[in-house]
Amino acid sequence: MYDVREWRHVFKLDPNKPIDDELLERVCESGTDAIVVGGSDGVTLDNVLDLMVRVRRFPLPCVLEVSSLEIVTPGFDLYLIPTVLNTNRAEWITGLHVEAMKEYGDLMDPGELIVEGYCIANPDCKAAKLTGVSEKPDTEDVIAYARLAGHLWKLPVFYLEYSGTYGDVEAVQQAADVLKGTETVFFYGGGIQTAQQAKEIGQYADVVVVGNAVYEKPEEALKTVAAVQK
Ligand code: 1GP
Repeated sequence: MYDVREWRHVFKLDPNKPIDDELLERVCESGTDAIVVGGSDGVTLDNVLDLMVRVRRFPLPCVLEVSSLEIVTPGFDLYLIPTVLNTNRAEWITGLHVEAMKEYGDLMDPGELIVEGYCIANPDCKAAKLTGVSEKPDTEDVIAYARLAGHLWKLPVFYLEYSGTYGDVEAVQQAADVLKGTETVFFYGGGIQTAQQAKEIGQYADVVVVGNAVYEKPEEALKTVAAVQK
């Protein structure tokens, strides 16, 4: 079984964005620890399955981040299940999850499911709009959400999400300090475009997530792997 506690780097690929075979091969053979299939916009069962089949040709974990019930499908190695800690819309905290339990509860393998406690720190990103996060958490808030995830709820993953913008390094560092000594794995995602940025964040986050850069600056994106691997 794959263990997120051993990861340092993942590429998050958006099923709604085209990627040619050559780049996909380079991404999958880059030495990254896993491919996460996920996005907020235009994600359908068809494009999820299409990307899954293409990633499956390579020997690394292929993971689905479940952003809606429509895209739930067997065939992935793991399923990351976001719960948004800093929204006040209950459907994004437990509502959709309860629906999923009703629909798929009997079919699920709990060993393949990993809950991610999301703190969405960029209110302009699509995930924030979708889930109703309108305020940017300040450093004190981020620390509190990290504590909530790591100390109180003891979630497997705390995900600090700056999607599309490079994060506040001070907040990242403080969240990492809070999570030290807990079982909660600290994922950071957002705006990593260069090896230098990956290295900076990788000093603090357990797992560095690189998304958009794959499509926008592929050569730089590929260099982020070596920048954070042990
Ligand atoms: C998005 O955290 C990921 O969910 C990665 O963010 O696309 O900005 O790299 P970027």
